[in-house]
Amino acid sequence: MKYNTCMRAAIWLWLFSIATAQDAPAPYLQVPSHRQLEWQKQELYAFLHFGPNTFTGEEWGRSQSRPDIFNPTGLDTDQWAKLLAEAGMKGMILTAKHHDGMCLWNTSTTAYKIGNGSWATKRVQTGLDIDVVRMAAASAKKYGIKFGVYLSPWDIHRDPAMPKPGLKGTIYDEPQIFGDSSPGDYNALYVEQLTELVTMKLADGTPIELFEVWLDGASGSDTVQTFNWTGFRDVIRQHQPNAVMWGHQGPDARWVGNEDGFTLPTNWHTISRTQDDVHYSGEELELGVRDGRYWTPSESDARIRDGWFYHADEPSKSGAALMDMYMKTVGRSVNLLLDVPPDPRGLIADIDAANLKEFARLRNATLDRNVVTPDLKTSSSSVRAGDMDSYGPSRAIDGREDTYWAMDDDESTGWIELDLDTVYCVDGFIVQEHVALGQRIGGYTIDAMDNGGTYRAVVSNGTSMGYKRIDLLDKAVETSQIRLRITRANAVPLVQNLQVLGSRNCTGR
Ligand code: FUL
Repeated sequence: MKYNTCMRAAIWLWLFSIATAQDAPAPYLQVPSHRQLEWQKQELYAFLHFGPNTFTGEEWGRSQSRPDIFNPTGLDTDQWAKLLAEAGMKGMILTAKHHDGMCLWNTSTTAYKIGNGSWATKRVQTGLDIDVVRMAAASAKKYGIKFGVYLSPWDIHRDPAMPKPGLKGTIYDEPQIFGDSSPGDYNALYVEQLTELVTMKLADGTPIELFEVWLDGASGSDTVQTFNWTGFRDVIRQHQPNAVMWGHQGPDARWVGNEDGFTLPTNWHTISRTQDDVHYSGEELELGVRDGRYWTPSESDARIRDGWFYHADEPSKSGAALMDMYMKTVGRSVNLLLDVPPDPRGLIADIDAANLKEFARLRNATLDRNVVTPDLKTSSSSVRAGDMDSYGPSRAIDGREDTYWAMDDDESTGWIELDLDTVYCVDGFIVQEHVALGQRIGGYTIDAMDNGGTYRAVVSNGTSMGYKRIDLLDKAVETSQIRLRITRANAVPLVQNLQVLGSRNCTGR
């Protein structure tokens, strides 16, 4: 009898769990690949434009200089990596070859490389490395930041439309194979260069891991060259499966549409064109395409100075100006690739270093003030299948990347509420959607409860949430209760993270 009662109870429990259990939400349309998701998490990293232009004062050198032009007086790639790591940047991308075609690594594809200049010749005599790409990769590894390369598809050195009288009669006067109607196969050369870079090893033989390969879309010439993007992609995938391939509109990450360090408040991670299709306009790239055909998130390439290469007379942006950029990029779900060009010594200039450090201080002072702890009381409009453990609102504050608050599949709007337990002076929020399962949220509002117990909207115009949104308030509010409302979503919204920025007393940030 006793046994039967137990059995019956077990069967009831089992039936109840079948009735209430709901599977995890299915992926919604496009989802990021593992490499894209890992890349998105890097958020802020540096671009280093370094090469002949550093010494000639040009931005787009015409491939007229010989390798002797590259003559840094105190090159120290450790200084770059150490500084960037200290300034909280997660990686660096170096111009292995800019448009002028001169290679910074010791390539066997061309004579037009710094390895053939007098700087390199002198170093070889003293047993020093002459491969600046490899040196930078070693420094990145030493200081624990990621490494990537820029390899310009447009190559003036090989472009017949760009005369190079300065190289006439030298070993650098190489075949003009760039262009569909030029003799020779430029794509093959490019693939060779790419292959050298993606298979490069450190001096001790360990392979160099790349997190991003930057394939610039710029050209200033009338020469038409059809690039073999698929072939380039295959080479990268084969040797560097974790590297994101950046292109004007894909395949892994896209241009944000401007070079000024901002994007529009709405920015979708998806678009509907590939590298081979007609290019989007700047604004279209800034916006992205809701429910687009490809997961191709934006990266904003911007500069600490006016130019990409170092020019002594250019001002360096202040920490506050960089913080403003950060809020308009990383704060809007877009990665920020900030150019910090080494100077003719081969060092990052003191003023740039100081501004980067101030930028880091401001970021920390503003953002490292989350008052939410996982034990706070939460509630929500509903919970998926009533399963509080798996999908309850506390999942949005548990600090994990693999959990989220969710409702049933037929619900696209709803709210979660957070009891801060005590009154705080609140001045900002960080919200994240669980993009591993796609981008769904297109509208959200954040309310703070006032002293009289009424909710007032403090963030009223949230649009595409995506990977991460940071909303800072112009004026702090005193509150102990916060509510995040999802007002528009194309599928059940999944909120992975809600942070509330503030302090006990209203000293401000
Ligand atoms: C552009 C190039 O033309 C600039 O020189 C710079 O390298 C920038 C990052 O991309 O397309």
